[in-house]
Amino acid sequence: MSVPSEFTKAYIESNSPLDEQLYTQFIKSREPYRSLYKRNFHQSAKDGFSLDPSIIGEAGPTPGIDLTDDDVYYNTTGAAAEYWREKDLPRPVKDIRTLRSDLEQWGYCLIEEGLSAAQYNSMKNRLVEQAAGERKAGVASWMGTEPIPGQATSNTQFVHALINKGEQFVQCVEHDAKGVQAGPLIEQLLNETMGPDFLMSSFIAIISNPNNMPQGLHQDQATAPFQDSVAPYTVNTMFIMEDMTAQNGGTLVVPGSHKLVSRAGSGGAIKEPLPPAINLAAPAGTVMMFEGRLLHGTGVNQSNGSRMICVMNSIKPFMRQQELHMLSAKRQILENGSPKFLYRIGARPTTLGGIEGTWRGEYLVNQRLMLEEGRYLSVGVLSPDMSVEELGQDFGYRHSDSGLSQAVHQPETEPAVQNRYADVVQTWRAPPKS
Ligand SMILES: O=C(O)CCC(=O)C(=O)O
Ligand SMILES: [Fe+2]
Repeated sequence: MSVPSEFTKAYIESNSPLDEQLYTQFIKSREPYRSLYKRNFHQSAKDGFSLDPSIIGEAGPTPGIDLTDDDVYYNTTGAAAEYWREKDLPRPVKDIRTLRSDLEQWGYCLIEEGLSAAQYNSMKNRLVEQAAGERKAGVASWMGTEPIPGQATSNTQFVHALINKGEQFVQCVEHDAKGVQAGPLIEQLLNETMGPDFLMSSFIAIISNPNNMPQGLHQDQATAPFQDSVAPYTVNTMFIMEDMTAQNGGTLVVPGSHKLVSRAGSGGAIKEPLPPAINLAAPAGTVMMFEGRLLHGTGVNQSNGSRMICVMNSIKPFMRQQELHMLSAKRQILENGSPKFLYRIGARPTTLGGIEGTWRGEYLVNQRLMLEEGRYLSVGVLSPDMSVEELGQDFGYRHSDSGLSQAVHQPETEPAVQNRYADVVQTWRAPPKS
């Protein structure tokens, strides 16, 4: 039986000229990033809002970045500071009306003493210990920013899945005042912004170390190509774990950009130059809330110590897969899946939908099969004082693509642990590229 000619690839191709295709022009517009990365357009951002180490080349004073040029987006103390000096940008306050109006006008607000001193201390100690424990156990995750030229991995450490790493993090997810004293206020603002059925999408600590590369400025909700001027559909709650300044790489933010970018509409180019970025400055224990349309990114840590924040991302619940195929798929279906099939069912996350930091387009199949066999152990509470036995547990992350590729670049791993897992290979083999 022959296939009707209308269904052949050749027919379909010759009847799909670009200008007749439904929304391809919009999907391929690459906006707003094409506009954001435009050179000599935005204020105090002569190379645009994205890092391109090749522009600096070998000649820069710091490899990959230039800390001497006021007109580069991540240097905010010169012309950029001048621009913002007289403006009434958000300051840490406790009053919900002020916070609401800051969030509306500037895209972010700062909750003064969102964590009490005791809550701040317990969270900070737990995180410092956890991050050091993960480095010693050889399961630290290095991501978020570019590697310094010549290095194999980024020097920004992420601590993923905080819900497994201390009771206080679970309390934060519930907005329980026991873990975060401003919990009820934070929850009210989230309810108003996204609706009370929002989900917690991620809860991660981000530790940038001296001379890390900055992130390109981005909207956290830009994983979807739509720009909506009415309301955001994600909001971040950021727990500030250090006194943040321009010096230690306080988060870069373009105040008011949530309106300026979304005004261009989905697929539209930004026509007016955007104002410069600031580095966030706020005392430790402040809780920042910023909405998903705000341009922001990790700044350059020019201090001698590390800079730590925790970010909880909350999302509207509408764009999940209706069926959680990664749990319901039968073993044989996964084992025989083509790369295309596995991508479509969510087994190859691209920044969303990963397991413990494995989200960079790799496969999650090995982890899922280990779970089924009762062999997948999530990383839990760790600290550098733990025994080799505790640090050397057979965590599932060690068997993930990310875990394996970074295992050889973990300078602090306890040697006995390093040796124990030197020969790990995944039992499941990825299908050949089709
Ligand atoms: O590290 C920061 O200050 C911000 C991090 C961030 O924006 C991100 O990872 O998406
Ligand atoms: Fe972000």
